[in-house]
Amino acid sequence: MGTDPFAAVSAVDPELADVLRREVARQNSTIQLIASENFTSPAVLAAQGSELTNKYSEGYPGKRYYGGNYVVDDAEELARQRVCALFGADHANVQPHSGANANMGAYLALLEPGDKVMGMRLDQGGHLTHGSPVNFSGRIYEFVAYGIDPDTEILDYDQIAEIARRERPKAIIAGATAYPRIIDFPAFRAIADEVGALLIVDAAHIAGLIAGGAHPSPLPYADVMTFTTHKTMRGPRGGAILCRKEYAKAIDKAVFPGMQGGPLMHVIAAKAVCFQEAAQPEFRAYADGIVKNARALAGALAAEGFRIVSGGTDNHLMLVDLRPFGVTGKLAQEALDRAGITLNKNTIPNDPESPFVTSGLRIGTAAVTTAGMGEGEMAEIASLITRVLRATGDEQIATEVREAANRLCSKFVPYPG
Ligand code: DSN
Repeated sequence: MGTDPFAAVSAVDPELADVLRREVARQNSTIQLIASENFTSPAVLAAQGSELTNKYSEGYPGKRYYGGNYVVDDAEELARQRVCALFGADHANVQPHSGANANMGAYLALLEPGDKVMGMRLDQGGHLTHGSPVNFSGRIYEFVAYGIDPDTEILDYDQIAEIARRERPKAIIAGATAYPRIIDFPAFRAIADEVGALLIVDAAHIAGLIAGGAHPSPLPYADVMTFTTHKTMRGPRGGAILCRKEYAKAIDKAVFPGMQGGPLMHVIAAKAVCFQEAAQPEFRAYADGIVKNARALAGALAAEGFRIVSGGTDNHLMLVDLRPFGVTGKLAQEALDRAGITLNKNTIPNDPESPFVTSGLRIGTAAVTTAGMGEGEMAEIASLITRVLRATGDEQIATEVREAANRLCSKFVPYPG
């Protein structure tokens, strides 16, 4: 038995310490397939849990509003320099608290309220901050949506160009939360150039794949790229913005004082660690492994009779159409949760069900790849998912699959001890 990592919490708050232990046990013993999650490293966890949380640092390195920042300045400088080197960017802002904040910073820097912007339809894979009417983006800016080709289920670049010519947006947002294919950034750039629009790429999901060379980089094409550090990047929960040098001042001003106060210096320190990890050769093998595992899992699920949206995947995730099995996404998510398999329901293109019910599942392989699983384990996971979804109400099968999931995870424990 190792030392109890939660001993200090236990001493003052046994009830909360129990929650922490139970959540680590859940992550260690059930299969994690949520496409936006990962298992961050002990080094990232240690930096994020450090005393840097105590420091107030409004401003930027060398230009802060409070004293005593001469140490934490170095953490932010390391994070900025490392992420610029990793992606080949001119400038980085590592202060956004999340991906949504990173997008807000980009919009605030480049747009005026009421400006027209094009973003991907939420029900076809976009994000709330790409113009949803219930989000600040849809309330402040005039969003026009583009989507996928209904037959191929792949982004329809001709349709995107046509909409851009008609609407003349000030900016186009490329990027998605549930799109399994390579995004053609040169095509987006050509469309943006033709209509004189800015190109903002939201690479939240694929940033780790880009850093690891498993997805083409948007950076030669995008004016601004936003991303999160906790998905395929495998770092702490947070956001970041990269941009061309002509936008550096506007981006920094938009993040602080435009939309955030004190940066989370402990998270920025952990981002620095994450960028250091992502610059290692092993991270390239990791990114490649994520994509190989996603292909293997999609192939195995297709062989079991599921329809995979767009016919497969090029990245870390797949969308599974459950209609051949006669179950909804909601029912499938709940049944799989009981069977020790964690994933999320998701709309599929032209979904007849509501977003609370859905006809699909989104499945990602970033976390299981971190845990060390490979293509053989993907076949096993596909077969466990199928057993559950062929008999969603059968508690005996749920129990058996849960035991099988526990056994599989016991060979790939992300947080031993
Ligand atoms: N919630 C994130 C995801 O799951 O993709 C997007 O913000």
